Amino acid sequence: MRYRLTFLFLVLSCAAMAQFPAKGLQLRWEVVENGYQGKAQTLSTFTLVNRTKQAFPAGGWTIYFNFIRFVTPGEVAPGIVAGHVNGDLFRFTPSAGFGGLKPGDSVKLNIVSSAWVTHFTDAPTGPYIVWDTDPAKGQSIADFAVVPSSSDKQLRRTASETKVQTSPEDVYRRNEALRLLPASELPKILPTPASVVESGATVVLDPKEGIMYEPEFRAEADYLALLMGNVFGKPVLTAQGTTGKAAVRLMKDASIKGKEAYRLETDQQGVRIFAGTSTGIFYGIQSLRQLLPLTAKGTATLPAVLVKDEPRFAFRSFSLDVARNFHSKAQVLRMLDVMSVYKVNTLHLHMSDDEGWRVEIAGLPELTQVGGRRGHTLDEMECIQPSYGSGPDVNNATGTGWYSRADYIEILRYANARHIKVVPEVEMPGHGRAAIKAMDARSAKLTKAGDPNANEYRLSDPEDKSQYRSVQEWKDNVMNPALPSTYKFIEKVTAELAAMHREAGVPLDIIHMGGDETPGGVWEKSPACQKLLAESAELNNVDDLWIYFYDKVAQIVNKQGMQLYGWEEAGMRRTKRDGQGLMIVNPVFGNRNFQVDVWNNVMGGGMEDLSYRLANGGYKVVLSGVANYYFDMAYARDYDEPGFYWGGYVDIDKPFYFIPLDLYKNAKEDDAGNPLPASTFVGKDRLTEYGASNIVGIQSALWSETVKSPQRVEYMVLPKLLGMAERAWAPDPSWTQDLGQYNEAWNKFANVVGQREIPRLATLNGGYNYRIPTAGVKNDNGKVLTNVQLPGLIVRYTTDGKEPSAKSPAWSGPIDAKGTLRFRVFDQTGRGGRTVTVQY
Ligand code: TNX
Repeated sequence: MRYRLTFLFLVLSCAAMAQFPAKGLQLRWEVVENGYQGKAQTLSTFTLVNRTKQAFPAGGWTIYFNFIRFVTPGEVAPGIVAGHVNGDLFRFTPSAGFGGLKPGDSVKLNIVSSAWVTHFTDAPTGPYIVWDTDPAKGQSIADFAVVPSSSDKQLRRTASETKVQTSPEDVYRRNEALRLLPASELPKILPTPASVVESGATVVLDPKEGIMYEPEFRAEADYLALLMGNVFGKPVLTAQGTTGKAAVRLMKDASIKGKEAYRLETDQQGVRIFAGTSTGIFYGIQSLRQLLPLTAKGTATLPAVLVKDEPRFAFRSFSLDVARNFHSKAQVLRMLDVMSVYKVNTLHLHMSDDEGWRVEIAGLPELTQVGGRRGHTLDEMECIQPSYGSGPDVNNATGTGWYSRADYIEILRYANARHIKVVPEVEMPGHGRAAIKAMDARSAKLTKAGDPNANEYRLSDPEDKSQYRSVQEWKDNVMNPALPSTYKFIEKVTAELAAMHREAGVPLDIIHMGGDETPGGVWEKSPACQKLLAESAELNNVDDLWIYFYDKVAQIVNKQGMQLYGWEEAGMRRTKRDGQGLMIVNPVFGNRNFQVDVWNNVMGGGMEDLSYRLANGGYKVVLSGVANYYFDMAYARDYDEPGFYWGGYVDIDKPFYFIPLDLYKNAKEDDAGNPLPASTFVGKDRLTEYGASNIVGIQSALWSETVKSPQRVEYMVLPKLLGMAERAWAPDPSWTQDLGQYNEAWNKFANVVGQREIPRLATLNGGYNYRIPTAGVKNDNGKVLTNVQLPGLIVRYTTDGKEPSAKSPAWSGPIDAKGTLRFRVFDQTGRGGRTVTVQY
């Protein structure tokens, strides 16, 4: 009898659980305070509400969520325990002390998490519930919202911090050096050419006269014809040849030696672009494009110029992370278009990471079938776990997705037509979890099928008991350097990538093989690593495995005719001084044509000289510093600005004001946005002449943990990319010698962006979602003044508390500081940015 009752109870309660609708659960989250208990930690609260007419059961469920902060495990409400799953995935599970929720009841789950939460994009995402009765299925808790932070307690980082948000007054102060320039005073071409001479005369360009080109510039002629066709609204004809009438001529000049150099002449005889290569011609076309109006009827009038141009740095790169959140092929093509306008010549595609593998590799279908899909899973045999709020359903646009071979080849061709080289990245040995899990799934599947080669490409040692946690809190995301199968995998993947590049007609001569952020503690308890260490006299400890690994990686890629490229850590070695862990420049790989991205220039962090140390040590260095070039950093310290900020706030001035060969000279603020103390750079290594010869270029990067839509990609990148392009292409400006000239240069640049380039970006490809800055506002003795970071944009306002629209009055002079004033910046097309409100 007793058994029967228990059985009945089980059946009933299971039925109740299964029936409880996930859509009847409401979840709210809000920050209580940062700097909780005087530490670098946040107290926050989830409120779980039962919105149904039935009881929410006391047990039999687990609620999962993603959070880019580490949640302290333990009890968060009577009988509810928080725990870490892996990476950014956490869970709440009930125990005996929880009595369930009656209809309408709620429970508060108080969690403590690492660091702080000061922007809306820091918040938890993607909650879902899983019933014990159906453990493989997750259901989204769709009624989830984040309550915006507004009090100082919620917005400060630590209890001692007082200045918590960028105010409209701060913005005003920053913009104070800016003035609207007359259009005639704007520099004509961005990025600034090596030399421009203007005669003052004008030239009429008649598109009916067509384009004439020398045979090898046919593709560029077609490109220009399309471009001019868009300007004039009519097809433009092209013809091969050197003589006869033409609106524009594309001509070979073998005396122009630089691979990317060109000469552009516009005068009474028309427009001529000369170069030794098609790339030079292409850049000449981009410069001509900036002399043309965006649209014209009939003919166009251009200034008469003589431009002689070539880039300062050969490597001018934008890096896009499509692993954390996937970004479509279409979006990549849009980015290639905008890069090409500003002569950015490299797209570094970060296609693999812990949270995703995004390119099809022939022969290893699991990489995309498992590693390219995210969803709720018990064993990661079909997909990998949710991250960054991608949710339980495997059919989701941010966590699931990849480029097929055909897509990837299309991207390569599209890039090549714009003279952009695509450099693929295969992250390793850390940040390798998607690949590791995919290869684990492959091994399991093939083992089951009795395949003797089941472990051919395995990346993990199943006996490895090492314990570690990566920056993003992964416990199992590092490939094993002692397994021959790891190198077989690397060989296979690089060979397949190379094959796709060949098929696209753009042979791969450089490849990025990751190397960043491998956590301490890896490999120590791997029997495979221990065996390798015991057998190899030259390997003394686990740290030496790093050199062993990259030496083999270098051999693999060099054998295929590719240069090895990696993150800074790939060129470093871990060692100790006075018993303390330390990273030093690894002499072993210097002078081996090994290229590194140096990301760590966190201002005030102590590693500001790393790029120079590596360059002085013989590495080819790409200046990729977070403080200036990580476009996933928020524009400003403002809760409503999306993005990270661990390396500081990155607005458009930071990529612009960077001095590549002396980055200390014009550095202005630390990672918290505070002025840098003068002592910051004392004792830091400076670049030697030899080191300077190793600085190959500049890279900007968009990591995508907080970037889940095409609109957000464009918001974070534009217009910052223009500052990066200027610094990478333009000759060293005179203000770097005399900082007194800086403000004038910045003003010119800001005017070019605001007056000419924003309107271009508003029309290119149907318009890009660049960020429109917030207005600067100042109360000057009862009169309100406003300003804007990009002169040419318009500040509009309301006095009735309403959101300003494109029809609201434009601010044109002091107004009374009275009541509620709202200001919003608009571009020339009538699109507005974020409104700021001041109260007097
Ligand atoms: C650091 S710097 C990373 C990435 C993150 C990025 C976020 C470097 C090479 N690695 O894994 O996505 O910060 O800003």
